Amino acid sequence: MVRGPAGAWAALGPLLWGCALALALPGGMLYPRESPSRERKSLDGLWSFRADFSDNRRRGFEEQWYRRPLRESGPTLDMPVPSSFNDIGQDWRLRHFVGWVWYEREVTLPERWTQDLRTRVVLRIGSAHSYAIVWVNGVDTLEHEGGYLPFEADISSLVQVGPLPVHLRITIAINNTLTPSTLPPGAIRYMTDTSKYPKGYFVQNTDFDFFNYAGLQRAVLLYTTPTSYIDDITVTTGVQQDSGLVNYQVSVKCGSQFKLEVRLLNAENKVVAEGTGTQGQLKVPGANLWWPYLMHERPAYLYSLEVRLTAPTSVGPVSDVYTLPVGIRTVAVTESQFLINGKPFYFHGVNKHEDADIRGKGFDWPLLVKDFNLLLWLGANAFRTSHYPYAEEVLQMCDRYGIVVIDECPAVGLVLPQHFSNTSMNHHMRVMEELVRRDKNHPAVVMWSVANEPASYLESAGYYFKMVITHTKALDPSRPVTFVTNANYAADKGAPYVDVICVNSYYSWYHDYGHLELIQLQLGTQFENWYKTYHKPIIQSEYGAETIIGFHQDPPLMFSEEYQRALLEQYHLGLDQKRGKYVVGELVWNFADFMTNQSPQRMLGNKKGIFTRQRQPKTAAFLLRERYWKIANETSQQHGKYVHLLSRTEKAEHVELRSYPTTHRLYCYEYPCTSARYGIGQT
Ligand code: GCB
Repeated sequence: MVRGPAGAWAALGPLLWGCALALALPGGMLYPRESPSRERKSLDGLWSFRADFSDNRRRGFEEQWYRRPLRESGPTLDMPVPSSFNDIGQDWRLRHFVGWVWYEREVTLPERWTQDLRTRVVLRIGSAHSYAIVWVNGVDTLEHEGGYLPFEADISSLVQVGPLPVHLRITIAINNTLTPSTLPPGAIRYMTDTSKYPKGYFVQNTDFDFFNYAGLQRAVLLYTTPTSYIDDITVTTGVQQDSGLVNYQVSVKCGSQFKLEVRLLNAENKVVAEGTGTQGQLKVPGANLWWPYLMHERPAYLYSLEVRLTAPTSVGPVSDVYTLPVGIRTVAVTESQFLINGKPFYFHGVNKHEDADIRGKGFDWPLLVKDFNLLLWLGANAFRTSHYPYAEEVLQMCDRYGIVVIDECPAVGLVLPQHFSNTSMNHHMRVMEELVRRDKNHPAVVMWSVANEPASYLESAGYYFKMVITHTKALDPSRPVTFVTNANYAADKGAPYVDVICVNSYYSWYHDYGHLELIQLQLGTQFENWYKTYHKPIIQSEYGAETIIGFHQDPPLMFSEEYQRALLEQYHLGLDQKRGKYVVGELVWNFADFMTNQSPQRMLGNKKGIFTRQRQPKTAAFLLRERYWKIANETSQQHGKYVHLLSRTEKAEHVELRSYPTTHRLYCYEYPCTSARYGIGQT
C-alpha cells in the first residue's frame, strides 16, 4: 500500500493493515519445530574449519576440498558453531580475513531417517555470512547469497540411498566479501603502490559502523517432515468488537488429495477455534490480545495454531503437524500516531546489535536471555534490529515478552550511486522477500525497515525506495514500512513512500561537539521540519554519545558518563515537547557497546552503549530506566499502575517501589522479580 498525499491520508484516518500476504518466493521457511511428525538434529558444536589464505582465495575450489574430508587436504582448526570465526583464534590474519572459509562436519543419521521413504530430511542453515555453497558428501547441494537469513535444502535423495548406516559429510564454503550489490554493500580495494604494499594486497572497504563478523553464526540443523508436508503458514490477525480474528493460509506440498485441520489453542491448551482447508478465518470471542510489554497487565499473550495435514501417499497415509505461536493484535498508523490494538503506542527502547566478546555475532542463549532481562529491567518496550535481521530465536523471545520490533534488512551503507543500481534493487527485493517470509508471523514485528541511513537524497534513491517499499507492502500489506534516514528533510527522496518517519540525529556529538545547550533547539527544528513536510508520525530512531565506562567528568565532557547522561537528558526534554503530538518513539543508540572496524574514531569499537559490551550499566542506563518506567506508567492501559523498582532484597517476597504517582508495595510472586512478574498492591 503506497500512502497518498498527507491530506488524503488524514481524511482516511487510521488504516488497519490486515490482508493476506502474497509472497514471491517459491517455498516456505517455517522455523524448524519438533512435533509428532517432525524431528530435529542439531549440528551445533565443533566443526572443522580452514580459511583459504591462498593469494586468489580459490585453492579450495581448485583442489576441490569438498570432495574428501577437509583434514585430508591440509590442517584444520576446531571452530564452534554458532559463532563468528573472527575472534576465536590467536591468528590476527583470521580476524581480518576476507575470502572463502571452509566448514565441515560429519554426522551419522538415525536409521529411520534413511530407511523410511515417507520421511523427508532437510538441512537448514540459520545464516551464513555472506555467500555460501553447501556440499553433502561432495555433492553440490545449495547456494545462498545474503548473510542474515536462513536457507535450506531437501537432502532426502542423498541420504536415502540403501540399507547401510549413512554418514553425512557436510561441507560449507562461505565468502564474506562484500560487493557494491550485496547487502550490506562493500568493495575490495587493491593497493597498487608497491612501495607501500606487497603485490596483490587488498582491503575490504565498507560504509557501515559494525565489524563484518562472518561464518556460521546461527544454528545449523537437520530436521524431518513427512514427504507430504506443511510448507508454509501465513497468519494475519484482526479484532472485531471483543472477538479476535485469525486469518490463516497454509501451503502444503502433497498430491491433490489431502485433509487440513486447524485448531487454535489458548495458553491453557484449550481449543478456542477450529477450521478446515488451506485458508480461513478463526473467530475467538473474548480474545486475549497480544499487548506490548508494560502496555497491559497481561502482555504478550500467545495462542498456538495447530495445523494438521493428512494425505494418502503411495507408501500409506501420512500426517504432518506444525504448531505456530500466534499473537492476536492489530497495527495501524495515523498521521500522528502508531496504534497497537487501536491504542497509541510509544516506542521507548533501544537499537541493538548481535555482538559480544569472543562469539562476535554468533547466536548465544545466555547472552540473549541476559539481554532480555536487561530490556525488562530498563522498561524498554521495543527495539530495532539494527542493521540486519536477527536470529529467529530473538524474535521468538520478543513474541514471548512483548518486546515490539522494527525488523530491519541488511541495507546499511548504501551511500554511493552504484548502490542504487537495478542489480542492487533486485537483490534488495529478494532479501525483503526472504525477510518477510521468515518473520511475517511474529506478532512482535510491527514494522519493516528496508534500510538504514542510505544516501536517500540522491535522485536515483527516489525510484529505488519507491520500488523496494512498494514491493515490501505487496509482500505484507499487514504492516507499515519505513527506512531510517539521516538525510535532510527537504532533500530526502525516499521519505514520501514510508509510513513512519524514522530519523537519526547526533546533536552535540557529530556536530556542535560539546554544545549540549543546542540540542533542544535543533531537535525541535528537526521534528517540526519533518512533520510539516510529511504529516506522518516520527520516531527518533537513533541518538546517543560515545562513552567510556568509568570516565567521569563534571561539568560533563565528551566521552564521560556524565556527558552521555546530560546529552540524553537534553534529548528527552526535546522529545517530551513532541511526545503525545506526533513523535511516537525514541530508540537510544545503542543498547550495548559493540565492535567496529578499527579507526581513529573508534576505541575498541563503538562505545555509545548504555551497557558495556559485557552488559554492565553505565550511568545513562539508570537514567533511561527512570524515564522508560515513567513513560510506561503514563501511557499504558494500566495507567498509573506500573512502578519503578527502587530497591529489592535478594529473597524478597515483596519489594518497595516508587510508582508514578504514588508509592506501591509490589509483591514478587516469582523470583527473580522481573517487572512482568510483579503483583501490585497499594501501600
Ligand atoms: C549511525 C548509524 C549507526 C552508527 C551510529 C554511530 O547513524 O546508523 O550504525 O553506529 O550512527 O555511532 O555513529
